[in-house]
Amino acid sequence: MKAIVTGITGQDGSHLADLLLSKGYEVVGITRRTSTDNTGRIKHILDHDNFQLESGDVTDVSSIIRILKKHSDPMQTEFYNLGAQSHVAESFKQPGATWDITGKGTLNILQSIVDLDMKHIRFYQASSSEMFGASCDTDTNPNQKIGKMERYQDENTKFLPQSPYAIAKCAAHYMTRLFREGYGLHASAGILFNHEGPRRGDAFVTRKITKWIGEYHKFKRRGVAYSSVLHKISLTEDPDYIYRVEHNKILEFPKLRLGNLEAFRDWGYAGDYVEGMWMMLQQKDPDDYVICTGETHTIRDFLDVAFKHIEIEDWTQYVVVDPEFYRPAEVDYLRGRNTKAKEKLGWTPKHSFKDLVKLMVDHDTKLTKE
Ligand code: NDP
Ligand code: GDR
Repeated sequence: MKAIVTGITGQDGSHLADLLLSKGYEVVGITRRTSTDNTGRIKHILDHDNFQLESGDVTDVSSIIRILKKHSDPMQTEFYNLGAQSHVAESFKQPGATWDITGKGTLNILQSIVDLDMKHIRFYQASSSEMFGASCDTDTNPNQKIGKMERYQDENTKFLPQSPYAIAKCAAHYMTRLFREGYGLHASAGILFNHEGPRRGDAFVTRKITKWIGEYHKFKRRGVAYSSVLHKISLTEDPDYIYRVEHNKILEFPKLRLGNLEAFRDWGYAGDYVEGMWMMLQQKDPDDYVICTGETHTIRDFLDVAFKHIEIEDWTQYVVVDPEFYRPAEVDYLRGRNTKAKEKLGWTPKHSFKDLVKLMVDHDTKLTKE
C-alpha cells in the first residue's frame, strides 16, 4: 500500500507515518520548503526504506499534481490531508493565509484527484471539533433530571464556527462531502477533537504548560546546584517572576502566562487518534466520523493534574492570566460523542485525560534533564 501525507512534519503527520510504516506502507510525505529544518518529529524515520519526502505545498496546485502523477499507485493509494495552518489564535492574525492553506488547499487536492482521473485514491480530510464552535446538542433522555442534561457534539451537531481557522475547516469539510457525493470519491472526514502528546507544538496550551513545567524543574535544579543550603522560592512579591533566593544570589524565572482558563476541551492522545484516521480509509464506504474521548476538562483541570504531578498543590501563584492570549472569539465548550466511531470503526481511545497529562509532564521534565 502507498500513502501520501500532507502535514508530515506536524504532530499528527509524524504519528501517522509511524503507524503506516509499521503496517508496511510506502509513505510519501509532502513538506514545504523552509529556511530552517522542520523535520524534528520525523528524524527517526528519515532513513526508513519505505519513507520519502517530496517538496510541495497545498496552496500550489502544480506541486500537488506533480506529486500525484509521480506517486499515485493505480490500485492502492491513500491520501491523508493533514497540512494546515492549524493554530486557531494565529488564524485571527493571518486569516487570508489560513483560508488559502486550510480551506482552499483541500479543494486544490480534491480537484486535482478528479482532474487527473485518480478516483481510486482514498482521501482523508483532517476536519476539526472547532467547526462546532458555539454549537452543541443536549441529551434528551427523559429519565435524566433537569440540570443533569449533558452537552455534547457528534456527527449530527450543526457547525457554528468561531474563528477564521474553523470557517476554513468547515469549507474543506463540505468540499470533502461534495466530492464524495458529487464525484463518487472515497473521501472521508475525521472530525477530531483536541489531541495532544509530547510531539504537540509548544504554542498549543497543553504543551505550553508542560514545557514550562519542564523548564521550571530545570530552574529549581540549577538553584540547588549553586548552594546546598536551604533556599526559598518567593512567589508573591513579583507578579511576573518567581525568584529563588540563595545566599548572595537571586535567580529569576518567568511565571507561566496563559489566556482563558475556563474553556472546556475534550483532550485525547494523538497516537490513538491517527489509528482512527487509518481505520476510516479501510471502510468499504467513505463517511464522516467524530473521534474524541467523550470527557471534557477545563484548562484549570489540566493545570491541576500537571502541577500535582510535580507535587505543587496550588498553581495559582505560578500562573499569570494575560489578556494577550485571549481570542477575539472563543469556543467555550467541546465534548465529543464517539458512538459512531466505536460501533462502525471499532475505534476507542486508549489513554485517559490523567494519563495524557502525566505522559506529557514526564516527557518534558525528562527532556530538560538531558
Ligand atoms: P500541526 O500544526 O502540528 O502540523 C501542521 C502541518 O501542516 C505541518 O506539517 C505544516 O508544515 C503543514 N503545513 C502548513 N502549511 C502547509 C502548506 N501550505 N502546505 C503543506 N503543508 C503545510 O498540526 P497537527 O499535526 O496537530 O494537526 C494535523 C491536522 O489535523 C491539521 O489539519 C489540523 O488542523 C487538524 N486537526 C488537529 C487537531 C489536534 O488537536 N491536533 C484536532 C483536529 C484537527 P510545516 O512544518 O512546514 O509548518
Ligand atoms: P485549540 O487549541 O484552539 O482548541 O485548537 P489550543 O491549545 O490553542 O487552545 C485550547 C484552549 O486553551 C485556551 N488557552 C490558550 N491557548 C493557547 N494556545 N495558548 C495559551 O496561552 C492559552 N491560554 C488559554 C484557548 O483560548 C482555548 O480555549 C486545537 C488545534 O490543534 C486545532 O488545529 C484543532 O482543530 C483543535 O485543537 C481541535
